[in-house]
Formats: sequence, C-alpha cells, structure tokens
Amino acid sequence: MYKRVLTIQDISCVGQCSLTVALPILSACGQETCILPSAVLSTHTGGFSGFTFRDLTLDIPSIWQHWKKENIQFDYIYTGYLGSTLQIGYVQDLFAAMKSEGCMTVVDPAMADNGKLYTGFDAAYAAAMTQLCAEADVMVPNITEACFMTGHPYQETYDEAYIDALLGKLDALGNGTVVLTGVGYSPEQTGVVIYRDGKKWYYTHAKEPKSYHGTGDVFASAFVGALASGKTMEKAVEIAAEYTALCIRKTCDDPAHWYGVKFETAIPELIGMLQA
Ligand code: PXL
Repeated sequence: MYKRVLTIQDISCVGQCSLTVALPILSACGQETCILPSAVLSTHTGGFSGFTFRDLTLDIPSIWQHWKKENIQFDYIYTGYLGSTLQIGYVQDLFAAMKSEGCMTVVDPAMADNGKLYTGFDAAYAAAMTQLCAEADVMVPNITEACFMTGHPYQETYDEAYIDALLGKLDALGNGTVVLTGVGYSPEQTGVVIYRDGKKWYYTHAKEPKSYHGTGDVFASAFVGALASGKTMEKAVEIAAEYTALCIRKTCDDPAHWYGVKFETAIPELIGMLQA
C-alpha cells in the first residue's frame, strides 16, 4: 500500500532523532512522507550542551492553510517532539482542519524518559501534550510520559497491576488506542502493550543492555510505517519493536556513538520484516 503520511516533529540537525529518523524510516517503508518541522535544533537536547533552537511555531498555521487551499489530504498524521506549548495548540488546530475521513492521527508525546521531562519542558507543556494525546486515534507514550499525563506515580520497577492501573488512566483520557512502550516485568525483558476497547495485548522481547536517545522515534516511525504498509496494529508493534532492538544491537559495540542508534544499518531487515 502507498499512503501519504504527514509527520510533525523537529529537525535535530545532528543526533539521529525526530525528523532525521522519521523521514528515512517512513520512506524505507515505502510511504510518501510529508514533513512539518516544528523547530530546528543544532543537536537534540539529551546530552549535548549549548544547542541552538529555532522555534517554527508561527509558521505552522500558514503551512497547513496553504495545504488546505491545495486540497492536500493525508492518510496518517504522526506527531513527535513539538517545540512549545503554543505549538501543541496549533497542532490541535491542524488536526481539526486536516483530519479527513479515514485519516489516522498518531501522537508520540516525545517529552520525557527515565522519570524526567526533557530539558526545556514544564508541567504546562505536559498538560498540553496530554490534551493532544486525548484527541489522537493512537497515542504512543513510554511509561514516564504516561505518568506525566495521568499523575500516576513513576516507578522504576512495577508489576502488572501497576501497568493495568496506568492503562486505565490513559484510556480514560480519550477514545483512542493506547500503545504503551518500554513495559517489562523483569530486568531481562521489555515490551509494548496495546490497550483498546478494554482489551490488552502484550508483545515482549529481550531487553538490550543499553538504552539510547531517539529509540522512541525509531519505534514510532517504524510503527506508523508498518501500519501504512497495511500491517495490523499488533504486527506493526512487533515489527517496530524488533527493528528498534536490532538498531540498538548494531550500535552498542561502538562507545563513541552515544547520541543515537545506527538505524540506517538495519533498514534492510526492516524492509524484510515488512515483506514477510
Ligand atoms: O527523541 C526525542 C527528541 C526529539 N527531538 C529533540 C529531543 C529529543 C529527546 O531528547 O531533544 C530535540
């Protein structure tokens, strides 16, 4: 299937995250990929100091208004890292104006990890992102983001009852499907839960020994690419999780490569999984 995907996130010029990951992965999945850059940064904000930040918030309304005039429509609108609280409001306007029938919105609330908000974000930003997730057809938070969105207490270790309570609170935010990432009940495992219509589905796999910046973007991009290729949500989660784990395995023998994963080197395997 050949679908038109719009992805809205920043350009981190160096750092293998956001648009520099989403565009090549979605293209590799065989999908037409349109972009709306939310900001331009010299690097991502996790581990580099002194990065530049050009906010593109004020460009957003005129960009989608032009698309509207040209009658341009999208099959998927997938959002990631957004540059400001105001910008999240503009993306809500874009959803309202551009979400035509059959268009699926996927929101990755890329704002936090390991119990902490990313540099530059505050409670007001998290509240606005929660609202955007509530309006999405599919939200793709990790556990930290899910805790910020629901007020659920963040824990490093947890049991299934903890995750069930978190899923219940995420589900109550809106009408969409919840795809919760980074869920593992033992140190050796991680996985992804899909929660929809009161039903829970869990894909688990071996946890890689290292974690990296940008892997949430790798996962979400491959997930949207697989969905657009016609895979079921369950199969798309499985492909995206396996691809992300492979990207980590292809990176972790190189200590100099600390800032992101070598996702390009695993694109042949991603295409193989999509064709299987
Ligand atoms: O990978 C998420 C992400 C995207 N964009 C920027 C980031 C981060 C994570 O820190 O800093 C600019």
